[in-house]
Amino acid sequence: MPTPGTTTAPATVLQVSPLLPGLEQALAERHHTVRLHELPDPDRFLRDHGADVVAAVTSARFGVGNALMDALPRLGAIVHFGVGHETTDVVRARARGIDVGNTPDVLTDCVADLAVGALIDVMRRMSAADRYVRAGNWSTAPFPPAARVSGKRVGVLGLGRIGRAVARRLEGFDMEVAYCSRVPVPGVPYRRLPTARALAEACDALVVTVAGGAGTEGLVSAAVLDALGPEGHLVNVARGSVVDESALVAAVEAGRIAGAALDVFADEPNVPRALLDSDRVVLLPHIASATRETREAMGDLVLRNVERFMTEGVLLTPVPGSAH
Ligand code: 8YV
Repeated sequence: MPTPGTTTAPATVLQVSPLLPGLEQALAERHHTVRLHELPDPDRFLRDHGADVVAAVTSARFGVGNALMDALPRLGAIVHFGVGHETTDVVRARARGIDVGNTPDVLTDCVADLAVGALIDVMRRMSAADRYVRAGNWSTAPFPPAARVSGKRVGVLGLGRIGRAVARRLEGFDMEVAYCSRVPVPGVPYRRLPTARALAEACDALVVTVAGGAGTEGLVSAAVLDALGPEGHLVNVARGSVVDESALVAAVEAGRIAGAALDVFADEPNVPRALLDSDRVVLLPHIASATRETREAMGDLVLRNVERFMTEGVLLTPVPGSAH
């Protein structure tokens, strides 16, 4: 409903980045939707029609930058496809009364499944063994023994929804789980260590599930990697920014850690040459939530958030600290 004295153009949903084809179609069918990234002159659209935009839909990867937020004076909601929202300044949005939503819970299981799969892969060297067979090396010599998984000590860095789902799965492998998070997590049977470094020191493997953003940038530093040690393995399904990637490259190259399984990188889709060349790392193209079922559920939750906002002015799954 237009406010008296303002534009009579339809309340617009702004799609900021590419999304699943089915989600794009549903948004276009249900709302007056404009795909900003497909416009020949996005700046002109923002000048002429920025005031018509009431909701923005984006991905965890792109978010809504400050300049874009500023160009949308009637913006009331930003909905992220994905659980991460570090690409949008939530504090700034809140100050403007803009709600920020994401798609939690629906992706937890698949991200945790992949984290555990990646842990087993890097410790048992399954991808490396696969390459070994394909290269015809099996007839020459047996593949060297790898590291045992069951019963080992694993540190989960960031015991949120995904971290807890990882920990639960690891219990099934008789693994001893410890964690590090800003505040103690009530009701979990795991030991809490005060720092990432102490956690790495106490564990055979470190699984990173902590949220990205300025607060966790470089948390897995050279010192943390050294604490993990030459028998230690790192798994990262969180954000590339959480790991000091140059320090990781140096540690892998020098054998100061045993290996790493990475689903996220500092500058996706660019992966440092040294990691591409290393047989001790498992490299995945940011696919932790990428199953057909989960992606569909994420798209559905985005739609339901937009629907709820357009009809009732609130989001279904606002991120903590968001306006409502
Ligand atoms: C998606 C993610 O790959 O949820 C997140 O934060 O990183 C992944 O699930 C991402 O949302 C796609 O942009």
